[in-house]
Amino acid sequence: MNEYEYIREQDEAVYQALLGEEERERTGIELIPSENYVSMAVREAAGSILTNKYSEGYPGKRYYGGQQFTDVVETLAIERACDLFKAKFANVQPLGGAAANVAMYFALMEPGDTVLGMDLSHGGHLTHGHPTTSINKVFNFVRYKMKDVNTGEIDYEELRAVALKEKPKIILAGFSAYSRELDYQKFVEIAKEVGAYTVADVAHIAGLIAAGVLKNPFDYGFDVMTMTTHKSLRGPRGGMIVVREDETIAKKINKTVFPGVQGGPHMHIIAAKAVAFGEAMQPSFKTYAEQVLKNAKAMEGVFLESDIRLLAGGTDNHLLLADVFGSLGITGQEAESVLDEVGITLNKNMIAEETRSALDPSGIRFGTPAMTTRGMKETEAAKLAELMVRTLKNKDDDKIKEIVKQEVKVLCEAFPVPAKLV
Ligand code: DSN
Repeated sequence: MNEYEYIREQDEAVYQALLGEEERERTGIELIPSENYVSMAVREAAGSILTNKYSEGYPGKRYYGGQQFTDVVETLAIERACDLFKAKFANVQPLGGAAANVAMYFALMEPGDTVLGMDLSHGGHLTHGHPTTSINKVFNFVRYKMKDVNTGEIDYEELRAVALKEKPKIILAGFSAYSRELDYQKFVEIAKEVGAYTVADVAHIAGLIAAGVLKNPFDYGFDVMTMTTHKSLRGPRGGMIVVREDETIAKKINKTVFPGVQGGPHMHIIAAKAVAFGEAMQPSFKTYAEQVLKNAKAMEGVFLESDIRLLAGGTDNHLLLADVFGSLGITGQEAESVLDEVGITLNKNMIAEETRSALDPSGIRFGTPAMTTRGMKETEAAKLAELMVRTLKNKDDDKIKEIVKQEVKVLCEAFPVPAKLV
């Protein structure tokens, strides 16, 4: 059966858009560090019949009948999530990472309470209380930063001082644009001193933690992790909350996800989460995650040799942030656009101590989860980094851009997006 048989017959406009996206993903290199390619098994589950079903509640305790099969998939997703993250409890219903964080805040705090999280410009995330978010009107967000933007070391002394002064209910570790490991032990020690919960938003690195190639905050005593399931974890678009061992916290989180902030769960996506978690439990996923890190290191090497400044001095995970404005005099937006022209997709990004604006920042952010899923290794990662640098240094030279475009095409043909991932 043609995957889009019915859409093709019924809705030409959507059909054409889907074909366009397939072609875009097939013929370009995806370096946005929060994106990935899921297996056809995950896509089948996400497009499955379970989209028809309402299942408010949790397995064994639903508000509507007909839950024989929804209970099966949700229980599988929960059990596999617990196994992957060394958690005692998991809620697999959050619709995304933002929804997971909102539910977590309301579960652990009262309005007006304080969260101590990483500054957005130093790598934190909008949902960690950026002034433009609604959640910022409900809770009080205070910040910690890096001590040294050239090594990425967090200023744990400042973090402790702010914690002692502000008495946060939650100390939040986690980021969307930070390339080093965190010292989870220090977070836990400071949280104990002030009686705060420890939460890690591991959206970006969930797959790397599940595979055991990055540290698991639960090994250091963190209470809760929130995450998305579609980044390095290579599942469907969605969110999840896992709890290390405290049943009281788990119960509060369940009540807050439903009925607190969400209605009926998306059971087709929960089925796809179960399938993706099953894939992440395979030995091949660990090999994949190791390669994600090796590929990021290979890219780091090329950028540093080319004298392009990397924030935090480099990377310990899957992503890199380069100060292209400071190093090459081109803005993040210009870099994003010229790389798009040659078939390499990434995003402009603010850098710590930014001198420009959010819409026209100094940096670019890129990473290796998606290109590694295509089977690329260090040789190809280094090659890609060289192509990026060559393009950035010759952004107005159409001849060079054409050559790069052809090289990107050759790489894409040699490393097609796979259908099977186990
Ligand atoms: N949009 C995601 C990212 O790219 O990091 C985070 O929400």
